[in-house]
Order: sequence, then structure tokens, then C-alpha cells
Amino acid sequence: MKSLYPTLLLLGGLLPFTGAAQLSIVPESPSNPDNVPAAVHPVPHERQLKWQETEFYAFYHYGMNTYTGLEWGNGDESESLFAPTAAPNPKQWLQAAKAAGMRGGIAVVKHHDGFCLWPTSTTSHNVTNSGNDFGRNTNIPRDFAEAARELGMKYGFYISPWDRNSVHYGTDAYVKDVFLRQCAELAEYGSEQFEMWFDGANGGSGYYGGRNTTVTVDQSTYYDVPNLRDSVHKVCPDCVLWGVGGEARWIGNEAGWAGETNWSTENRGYAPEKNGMYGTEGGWFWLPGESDAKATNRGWFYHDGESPLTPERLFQMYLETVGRNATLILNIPPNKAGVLPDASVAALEGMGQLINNRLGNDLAKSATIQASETRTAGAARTYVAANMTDGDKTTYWATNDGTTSATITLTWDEPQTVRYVELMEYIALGQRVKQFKVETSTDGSTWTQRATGVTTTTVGYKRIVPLNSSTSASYGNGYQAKALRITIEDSRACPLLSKVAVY
Ligand code: FUL
Repeated sequence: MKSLYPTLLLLGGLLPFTGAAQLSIVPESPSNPDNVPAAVHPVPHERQLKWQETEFYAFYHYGMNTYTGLEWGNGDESESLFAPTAAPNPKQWLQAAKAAGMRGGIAVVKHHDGFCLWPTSTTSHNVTNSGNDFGRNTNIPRDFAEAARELGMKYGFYISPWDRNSVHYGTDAYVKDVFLRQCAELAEYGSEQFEMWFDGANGGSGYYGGRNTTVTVDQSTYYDVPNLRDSVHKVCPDCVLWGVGGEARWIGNEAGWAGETNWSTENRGYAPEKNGMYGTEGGWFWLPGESDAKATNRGWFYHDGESPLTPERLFQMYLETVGRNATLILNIPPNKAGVLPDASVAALEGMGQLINNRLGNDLAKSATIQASETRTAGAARTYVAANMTDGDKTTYWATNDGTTSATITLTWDEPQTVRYVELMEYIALGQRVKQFKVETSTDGSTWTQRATGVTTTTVGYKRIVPLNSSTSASYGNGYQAKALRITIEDSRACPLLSKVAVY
């Protein structure tokens, strides 16, 4: 019988396939020529890793509500009300997102009112019956995917499981003949999709094809999620099914913040409103957090008179989500002409400039970096401290097994002005760090702890720590430092860091 140990490692994708090991029928000793640390389970699926790397992307709520002024349409709206005053322009939406530093976007293509923004075969409640030619020619999945490809951005779609228009809602026929088929149609708009967004709001009152009633469903069983996942993944292998799909979790608020302690692991039956922000240490499965937030001061959909939040506020959201091991999906609603208003475009550009100015010049690259301990190198892999500043996400620094605390010290020839420290764990082998601290020194021997007002516990995929402890107050003058020291004080197993950056 094969021993379990190498099997687990192979499952984690850590070791190259070796014919000899596979054919062996006698117990074998673990073969680990690269001295790769054992994974701390659970670990992310490859598609969750790719998804996490998207970090920051846009959300576009556009559809029937744009024209009725509602946030939740009842489902009885006449298709003719969808009447864009110009051809909707997803390329303009995505260009504005790119200027903010976003790597992709998700377009709502069916909200709770059930109106579909593509010519679907599953219902007549769709663009082909809309009020004018701009409406009838609208196909958001097609145009959004095409624009994203052109701009080198990732893309995905929001399709509401809850459908207040469908006469079948609440029966199996809805799931089989409407919802799953709609998802399958959407999957065909591009195999590179990175996320499908399945909202948790479901069941309740609605038009339901004239039944005008209240329908209650059990979302944990009703939508046939295993089948949904299989069908989508067959066509879109990298598509993370958010929310109801069970591959990424709601961060538990719509205010653009994640917990300073934020685990990417969860247990079954967790309560998003309670621990969505924080995750659960030692949880059973990998369920990373995504924070959905509005970049404007009104609803998810466009409303006359709305205005965008300031670039400073948006930058704060970035720090409190992307900088706390979550992804940020920032909503900017297109208007009745199917474009983002100028003021929103300007706010996004301002946000992009702040991110670039404040987090664009990595001082760690010009520092000498040392660690208190370095894991013994393997045949084809080292674990040296310089792996954290080489710009290569596949290399990482590690200690030997059994070591769960260590220091990393960066020193410069000349004093630097420092404001933020960014850390990234090599999460392919699990989330580990539980406690750390950051200090600066003007001479390399006397140390002052910084970020004392920040809970410096988890790191995860990415953690950005403001050294003055403030995500909201002004940028500040920073601290003069000839050296900066990060001390990992506790970790679930030997720590593995793929990046240290200092700004
Ligand atoms: C919520 C929905 O009910 C809102 O209308 C919006 O789509 C938001 C992003 O998710 O749960």
C-alpha cells in the first residue's frame, strides 16, 4: 500500500510526478528533494489562487432598475422600460476601472427582477423585447467579455439566483430550465471567466409570472450547487462561484472593510454577518473573503443626483480590504446612457493615482534583507530572505519545520521615509501567520514598534500595514528609518512569506 504522506503532497501539487513512486507497492519513505514545507490544510484550489490574485475589480449594477429608479425590481416591469439613451458601452466601464488599478470587473446581467441583459432562450423577459433599438441590440455578456479581453482584464457575471419574474421560481423547473440554463448560456460567453456572482438574497415576495405571491426556498439545497459548479467549471475552469456557489465568501458587510484578523478558512454553517469579516482559524475549507462596496453615495444601481465617494475614502477601502487579505469588488453604476458618469470616472482615476503614489515605489527592493533563520535549501529550491524581494510570486522565504517565530530585517545605506509595510504569504501551502509586529530604527540598534494601533495577527494572501496605524487620517509624514524589522511572533507552522514590500 502506498504511504499517505507523499499522496497528500502530490494532491497539493508540491512534488513532480515520479513514475517510480507511483508504481511502488511497498511502503516508501517520503521523497522531498526540494525540502518543500508540508502544507497546512486546507489549501486553496488553483482557481481560488488565481482569483485571489485579481485583488481589486469593479462591479457594475446596470439593468431594468437603471430605468425604473428601483434597487429591487418586483419582476413585473414591462420589458419596454429598458430603453438606453445610447448604446451601453462596457469598454468605457472597464477603462475607468483600469485607471483605478483594477484588474477586472463583474457585470450584473440579471438582477432579482429577472430581466436578462442578453438574448437568452430561457425567458422572454430579456433585452430582445426592450423599448428601443439600443435596448434590443444590447448584449452585456458579449460586449463586456470582448472589452475585457481587449483591455487585458478579467471578467465575470452576476446572475441573481432569486428571480421575481419567473413563474417557475420556487419549483425544480426554475432551477433546471431557467437558472442552470442561464448560467450555462453565460459560461459560453468566455471560458476565461474568473468569477460568477450568486447573491444570497432569495425568496420573498414578487410578481412570479402573475402569481404575485411569496416564495420561500432553502438556498443551501434549492439551487443544486454541486451540479451548478460542475457545469460551470467544465466550460470555465478558473471561474470561482461566489456566495451561493460556495467558493468565496461574503465579507459580511457592504461598507468596504475586512477584519484586521482575517482567515481564508471557514467551517460549514458559519454566519457571514458575524464572522465573514474574520474567517475562522483552523476552518474546514478554503473560503476566502470578498468585500463588495459602493463607490457612490446612493444605491447599487444608478440614481439621478448621486455622486462618487472621494478618492481618499476609496483608498481607505482599498487598505481595509485588499490590505487585509480580502478582495475588493467596487461598485460603479452606469447611467441611463449606459456609461459611467464623468464624476465617477474622475474619482476612480484619483483613487488609482493615490494607490500608485502611495504604494507604487517599493523601498524593500533597494534594501539588504536578512532573516533570523533560513530553511535548509533543497535540490532545486532555496528559502532565502531575498526570495521576498525578487518579484517572483513562486519563490518564498521559510524557516525550518518547528520554527514558528523569526525576524526579517531590512537595512538601507541611507535613511528612508517609510509609511506602509506589505506582506504576502505563500498561501498555496496554507495560511499560517498568527501574530507579528513591525519596528523601525534610525541606527539599526534601537527599535521602535510601529502600527501599535493595528491588530497585527493574520497576513494571508496580502496584508498592508499603515505604520502610523491609520487607514483614514491623512497620509502623514512617515517615519525615518535606516532599518525596518518584522517579527513573526506566532504561526500555525513554519512561516512562508513570498513578499515583503515597504513604501
Ligand atoms: C445584495 C443585493 O440584494 C443587492 O441588490 C446588490 O446586488 C448587492 C451587491 O447584493 O445582496
